[in-house]
Amino acid sequence: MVQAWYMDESADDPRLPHRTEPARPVGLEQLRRLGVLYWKDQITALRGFRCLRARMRVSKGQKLLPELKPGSPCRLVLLRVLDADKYENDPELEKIRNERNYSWMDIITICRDKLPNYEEKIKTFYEEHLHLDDEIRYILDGSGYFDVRDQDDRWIRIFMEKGDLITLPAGIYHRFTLDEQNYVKAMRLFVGDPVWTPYNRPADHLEARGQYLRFLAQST
Ligand code: KMT
Repeated sequence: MVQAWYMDESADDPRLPHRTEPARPVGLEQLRRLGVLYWKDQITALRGFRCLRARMRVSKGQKLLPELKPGSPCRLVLLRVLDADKYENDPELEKIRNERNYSWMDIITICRDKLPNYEEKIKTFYEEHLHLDDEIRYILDGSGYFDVRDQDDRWIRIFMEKGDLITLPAGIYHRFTLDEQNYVKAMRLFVGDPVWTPYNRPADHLEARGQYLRFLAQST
C-alpha cells in the first residue's frame, strides 16, 4: 500500500523520512479526499472475494502481500499491475493514460550527474508551490518524496518508488525532494501541452487555488 505519513517539524535534511513520533500514517482514502490519486504496481483489496489466489498464477512483476502465501485463504485479488520495467509498452499504463487523457510524456532523471543545474532544480522542487495543472509522475527507478498540504495545512509525506504513479491536483501546495538514495527516474505525464511553471506560496490569488479550495470544501 501507499507509504505516507505526517511530517515532523524538524529542520534536518529534507531527504530524511521526517516521520512524527509516534508515527501518523496516512492512507489512500485520505489522499483521495485531498484530490491526490495514487497507483502502485498494485494489489487492490476487494471485499467478498475468497480463495481466488489458490488458482491464481503470479507472473513476473506481480507481488504478493508479504503475509499471504499462494493458496492461503484471502479476500484480495490482484487487479492492476503497472510494470515500470516495461513502461514503453505496458497495457496497464496505457489504460490509465487513456482513461485520464495523459497524452504527453517525457522522462526526467534527477541526480547530480544527469540533471543540468542540479542544485538549483533541487531547490526549486522543494520550494512549496502549486501548478495550474495536475502534476503526474510515474516512478521508473529510484525513489523520492512528494509532500502535500492537508486540509489543515499540515505536511503529509508520500514515499514514491519504482512502479508508483501519482497525480497531484492543480492548486494543491506541494514540493518534492529526493531521499537518501539521491536518485530518481520518473515519467512526467501531462494532459495536452506541458506547462511546468511553479507558483511559489503564497499563490492564493490564482484561480487554480480557488478551484482546489472549493474542491476541498466539498470533498468527503
Ligand atoms: C517537479 O516538477 O516537481 C518534478 O519534476 C520533480 C519531481 S519528478 C519525480
